[in-house]
Amino acid sequence: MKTIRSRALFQRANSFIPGGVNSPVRAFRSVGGDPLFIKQAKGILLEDVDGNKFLDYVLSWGPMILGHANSQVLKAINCATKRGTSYGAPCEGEVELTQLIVKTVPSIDQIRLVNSGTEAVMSAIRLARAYTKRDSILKFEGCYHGHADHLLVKAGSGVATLGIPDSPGVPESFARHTLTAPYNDIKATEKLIHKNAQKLGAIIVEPVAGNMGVVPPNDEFLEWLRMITKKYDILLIFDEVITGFRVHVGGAQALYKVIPDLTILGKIIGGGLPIGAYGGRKDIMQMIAPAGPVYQAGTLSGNPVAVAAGLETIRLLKRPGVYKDLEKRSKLLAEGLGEAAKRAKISFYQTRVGSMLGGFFTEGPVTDYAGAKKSDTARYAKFFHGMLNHGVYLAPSQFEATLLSTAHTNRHIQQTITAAQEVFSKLR
Ligand code: KE4
Repeated sequence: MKTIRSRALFQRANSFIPGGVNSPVRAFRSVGGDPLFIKQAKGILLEDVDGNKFLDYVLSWGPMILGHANSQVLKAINCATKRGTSYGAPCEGEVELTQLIVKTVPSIDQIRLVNSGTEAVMSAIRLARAYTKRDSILKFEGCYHGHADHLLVKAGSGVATLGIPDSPGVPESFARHTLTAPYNDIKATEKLIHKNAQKLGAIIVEPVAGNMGVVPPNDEFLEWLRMITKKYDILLIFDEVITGFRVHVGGAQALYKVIPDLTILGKIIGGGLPIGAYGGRKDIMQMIAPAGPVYQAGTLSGNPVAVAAGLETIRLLKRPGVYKDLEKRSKLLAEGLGEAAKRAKISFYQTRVGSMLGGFFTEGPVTDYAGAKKSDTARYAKFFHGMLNHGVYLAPSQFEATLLSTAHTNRHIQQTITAAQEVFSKLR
């Protein structure tokens, strides 16, 4: 595969941008090789600057659930930009989008739009601490909630991939307020809660973990979390930045019928433009300035172009049969990959929730971060590059998700399975 132009751009990028990328996981550090610079994307096709074409299963880490450059979303963006790109004042689109989200996501009575998932998590934690008057929070190992200081404590995703348990620069005093428990481990979590209940303000969880690879919740895990947090007046926060509008139109909370106190959203609700949001029970959200004393602000929050893209995306997702179709295609791909691995006698432990697929090069089962870390990441790196050479663009890290869009057709899926058969057979 020709990568001359990508390599030259990467070289230049390294002089201006740390590591040559604006987000660590893009640098291919955990799979080796240099990142490809993308020139354009349409549907599920990515084209890099050297003209190589790929079937995309990263989808910009989630937002592009309708595929790239969806014509109706582009139309909505173009109409919005013709009216200006940012006012720093309220606009109708913010009311439309927030009303639509309130109508669709069960836990959300009120919502505040911000510019990224990190910003949404940071704000929600501040709000939870103010509401409960307790400073400690509990998160789960391998879950990633953005890069706010107090959450970079045994985080998953990029940090896990880079093998940095705590990032330098995070004061010990911040990390001290963040407790961590193993995902899906009720016993360990219960023990931690009993010991710290008086100071624990919130528990934040990815209802389907997507940053240690895809790890679904065990049957009773979410329900138990809801019960125990109610018992101790701890706020339950679902980080649905990935799962929101992905695993169900109402998010994982609608799929598993467990309603948190606060929900974090991002990615899909911006249709590919910068966005984040946090929302939940009205009595909690009313504490946010200017309605209440908890300060949070943002120059570009509720940006008219981003909300136009998000609105059109959600409207298209709410059409009948969209999630049924996504489920069918995702199942087809998962079964095909499983078949291919089995035929090549490769240990490949698969997980899936809707159009969020995981595959670990280990016997499994994988139910938490310790289990995910047992997977053979060197073999994943080989698989990644093998698939890339067969025109399939997977996440450049074992600790991410394989995602489908409504633009993935059966033909694309068959092409992907055929590629996997060839790559698996050479992995031994
Ligand atoms: P952002 O600040 O990147 O918009 O969102 C942070 C975030 C919060 N919560 C969850 C569950 C997330 O998955 C994320 C970000 N996801 C990663 C990929 N898994 C973004 C990719 C990257 O860091 O470049």
